[in-house]
Amino acid sequence: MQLVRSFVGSYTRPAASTIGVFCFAMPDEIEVSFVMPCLDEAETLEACIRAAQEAIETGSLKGEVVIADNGSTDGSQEIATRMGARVVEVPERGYGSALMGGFQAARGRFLIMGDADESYDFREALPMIEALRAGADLVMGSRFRGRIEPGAMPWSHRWIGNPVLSFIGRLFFPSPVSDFHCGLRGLSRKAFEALNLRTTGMEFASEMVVKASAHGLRIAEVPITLHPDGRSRAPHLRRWRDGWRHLRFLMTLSPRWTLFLPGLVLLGVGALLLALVGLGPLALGSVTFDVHTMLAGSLFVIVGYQAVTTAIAARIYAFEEELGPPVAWMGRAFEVFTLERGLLAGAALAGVGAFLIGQLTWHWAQTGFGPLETSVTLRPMVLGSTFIAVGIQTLLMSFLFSMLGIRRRRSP
Ligand SMILES: Nc1nc2c(ncn2[C@@H]2O[C@H](COP(=O)(O)OP(=O)(O)O)[C@@H](O)[C@H]2O)c(=O)[nH]1
Ligand SMILES: [Mg+2]
Repeated sequence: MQLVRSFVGSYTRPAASTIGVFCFAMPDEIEVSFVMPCLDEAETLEACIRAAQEAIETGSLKGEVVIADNGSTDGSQEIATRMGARVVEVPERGYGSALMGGFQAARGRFLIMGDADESYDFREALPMIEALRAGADLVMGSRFRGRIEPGAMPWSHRWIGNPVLSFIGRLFFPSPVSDFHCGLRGLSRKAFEALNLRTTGMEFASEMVVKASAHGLRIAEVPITLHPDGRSRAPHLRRWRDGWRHLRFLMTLSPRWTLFLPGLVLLGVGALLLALVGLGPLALGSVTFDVHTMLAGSLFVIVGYQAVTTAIAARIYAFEEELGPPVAWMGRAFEVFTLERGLLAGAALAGVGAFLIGQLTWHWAQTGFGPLETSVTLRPMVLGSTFIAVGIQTLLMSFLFSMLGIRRRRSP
């Protein structure tokens, strides 16, 4: 494995070492690896490997076929070996794990991935290789811009699952990708290494696109054809489980859309309500808004602020874990918003709240702790509680941000 890595690494920097120069000059260097994830695909594997081999032949490629197997029990491995493909055993289960294992073991400068169930025609990878040679980092196949043969995709995937998830994906992570889940795609080894992919299941397909977009990689798209798969049993993909895994992944990687923007809207609406009825009741025609509206405004502000600050925590976490895109402003933000400043700001906000409630309590004491006139006295109570809640949230989040950032500051 280490050997493979240094071999490939040296390819991109041929002058870096004598070994590099040696590798660069090797006559049988592999340009393209066709990597197929495989779990019990004995019915179709042979045809897929043959198609990939035909692509290698037609394109006069220096290529190899790698079968990333997840412990098939139907003899897939023997079929692959007999066909001259290289079998890589990947112990960790799942579509993403299998592909990552296959990519790591592959020797090509370019990696083509595709299912082993005959739903894709590997000969259609040739234009992808052209695009990679022309400098693309990731080349996506698009079934929607190409062709979907009758019976190849259930209508719920055709009209709901894929378009909706692709739309959300493009909204969250702007990219020219029309088909987020296409299984036939190509990427350069350099891109694979830069993306630091992590997910083990079918959501791996989304992770690759999302991160490529976030890292600003060059993404190209090639129309392709989807054929009905050639096997007699049901697909591994489970509609609800895997659809949800994709959606969950998009949502967790985009705190901007799941937390930050909704939180900001809530915060804005809440602040507006507080401003409108904070000083006294507001009558619009026959409708009067009073302290109850103020309480709703307070709730919106608190929940909105929690969402916004949680989004920031998620962003820091993603940055620290290299799950999201690199962020240039993060380092500077840590310099400006230090733990001490956060604690001071939180204490100041909570202090304002304590002052308002303190004044009210003083007024109450003056009346001998008797009954208070609700519509007047509830206002400073609600406002004060809101300030205290927001202040305490600021204190707590300052600690959380700081904890999340510790690792980065330890290793600059
Ligand atoms: N190695 C491995 N391959 C898998 C796994 N799940 C799916 N695959 C392969 O991924 C490809 C796509 O799977 P499939 O069930 O056809 O899903 P669909 O085409 O998205 O409906 C096929 O080649 C499968 O053999 C897995 O857990 N491990
Ligand atoms: Mg399939």
